[in-house]
Amino acid sequence: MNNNENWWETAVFYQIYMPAFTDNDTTAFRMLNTKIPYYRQLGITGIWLTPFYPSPKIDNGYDVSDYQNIDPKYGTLEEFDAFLENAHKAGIKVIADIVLNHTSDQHRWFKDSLHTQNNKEDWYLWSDEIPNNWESFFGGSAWEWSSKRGAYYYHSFSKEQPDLNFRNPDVEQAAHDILRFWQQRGIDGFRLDVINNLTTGTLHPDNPYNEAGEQLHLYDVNQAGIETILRNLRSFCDQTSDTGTFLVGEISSEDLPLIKHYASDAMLHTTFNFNLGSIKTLDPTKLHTELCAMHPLYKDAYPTLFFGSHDMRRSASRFQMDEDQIKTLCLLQLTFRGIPFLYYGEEIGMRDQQYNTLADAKDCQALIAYEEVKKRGGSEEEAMTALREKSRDYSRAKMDWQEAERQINTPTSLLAFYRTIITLRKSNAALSGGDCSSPVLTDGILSFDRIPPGNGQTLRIILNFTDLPKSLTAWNLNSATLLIATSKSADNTSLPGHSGAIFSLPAATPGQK
Ligand code: TEU
Repeated sequence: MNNNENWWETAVFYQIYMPAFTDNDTTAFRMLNTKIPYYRQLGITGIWLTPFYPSPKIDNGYDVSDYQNIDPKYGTLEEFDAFLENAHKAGIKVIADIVLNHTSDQHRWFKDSLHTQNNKEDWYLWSDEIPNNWESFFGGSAWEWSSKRGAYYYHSFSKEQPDLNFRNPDVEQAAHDILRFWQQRGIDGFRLDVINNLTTGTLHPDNPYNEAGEQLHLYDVNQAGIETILRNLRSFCDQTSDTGTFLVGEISSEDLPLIKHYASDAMLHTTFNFNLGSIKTLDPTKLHTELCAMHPLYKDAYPTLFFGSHDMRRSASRFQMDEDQIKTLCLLQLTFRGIPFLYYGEEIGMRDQQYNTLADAKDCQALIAYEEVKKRGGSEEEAMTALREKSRDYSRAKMDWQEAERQINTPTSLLAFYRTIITLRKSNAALSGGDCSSPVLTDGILSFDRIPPGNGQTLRIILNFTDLPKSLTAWNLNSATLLIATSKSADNTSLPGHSGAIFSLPAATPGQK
C-alpha cells in the first residue's frame, strides 16, 4: 500500500459518544459546533460520532428508529450540516456510526413487519417456533415472542433491537440507501457496528457452550454470505465517493486473523482489534504479545490503535494509571503503526464514573444482566454484582469541559502532552506513514523503530512500562537526539519508571537491536 495514499491512513480519530455531549441549554450538534476549536487545538483529524439518529435509546442510540434523521435531543439535520461543514473547514473528517445489524423495534420497518402480507414481512428474522438455543450478546434468549405477529423474532442484542434479515436483497439495498444519504450530506466514512453479525445465511442449529457454560457464538456470527455483503458495501461506497469513504468495522470476534481478514482491499479499510484494545492490565508482556500478533498481519492495511471506548472501562481506571503512565501509553498509541482512536476525555485523564444504586444504572446490558440473575432466582446482591460487572455506564460520563478548559492553556498538562505528540505525529513522515519494526520487549521495556519513506531520520520509541528506572545503554543512543520524553529526567542513557521517549537516530545508526 502506498504511504499517505488515503486520508485515514494518517488520521488521528477521536470518538464522540453522543449521550455524553448533551447539554441542557442547547442541542448536542450546536454545542459540538462551538467546540471545534477545541478539537482543532488538540490536533485530531477525524471524529467518530456514535449513533445520532432518532432512537428510543434503549441502547443509547444503537437502536435506530430512523436512519435518515437526527435525534431531536442532538439537534436537526441543519445543525448537523453546520457542524460537518465547520469540522471540514477545520481539517477534521467525520465518520458516522451505522448500525446495520438491527433496528429499533420502533422503526417503521419493524412495525410493518409485525404484519404479514406486506412488503416488510421478510425484513426481520421470524420463526413460528424457537429454532435454536441462540443467546443474545446481552444475555438471555435471542428469540422474543411477538403476539402481534404470532411468531418469534431474532435479536442478537436487546429485544428492542430486532435483527434485520440480510438474506433479503431489499434489506441490503436499504442499507446502501442509508449510506448514500449520509455520503451526500458530506460524511467521510462509517464505523460499522457489529458488522460480522449480519444474518446472511440460513439459521443454523444450536450454538455450543464452553467449559464455563458460556455460549460460543459459532453459528450466529460470520455466516456464509457476509463477505459478499461487505464487498458490495465497499464497492458501493467506492463508486459513490470521490475522496474515498473510510470503512472501519467493529468485528465481534477474538480471532485475529479473521478480524484482519475483513480488512482488505475488497472489504473494509480496517477493523477494530479488541484483543489489544480491551486488554485488562497494562502488562508489558501482554501488550507486546498483542502488538506482535497484530503488526505482521496488517501489512496491506493499517490496524486500529485504541485502549478505550463506550463499551469498556476507561483506560485510566482500567489500568489504574497515574499521569506518567497515561503519557507512556499515549506515546505508544500515537507512535506505533496504525490508526489511533482516542476516546473522548482520555486527553484530560478522565476516569470511570462510579455509581451505586440500581436507579443510577442506565446501560441496558447491565439491566438485562440484573434481570437474568433475578429470573434464575438469584439474590439482590448477586443481581447487583452482575449489573456492576456488565455495566458500560462507567466510561459514559459527560465530557468534563471544565477540566478541559483548565488544561487547555497549561503547558504542563496532559492535554498539552497529547497535543504535542499529535502535532509531531502529523508533521513527521516516519510517524505518519513510515514503516515500523517489530516491537521488541526487553526487561519490561517496549521499543520499536519508525522508518520514514525516502531519506528521513528513523525514530526509535522506547517505553518503560515497569515502575523501575532502566538503563538505555543497550539501545545505542549515544548519537541519537531525544525528541520528546514523558519525563524530565529521561535522557539518552536512562528512562525513569513508567516513562517513554522518542529518539531521532543519526543516519548511520544500525537498526533496532
Ligand atoms: O457493540 C457490540 C458488542 O460486542 C458489545 O455490545 C459487547 O457485547 C459489550 O460491549 C461487552 O461488554 C456494539 C456497540 O459498540 C454497543 O455499544 C452496542 O450496544 C452494540 O453494538 C449493539 O448495537
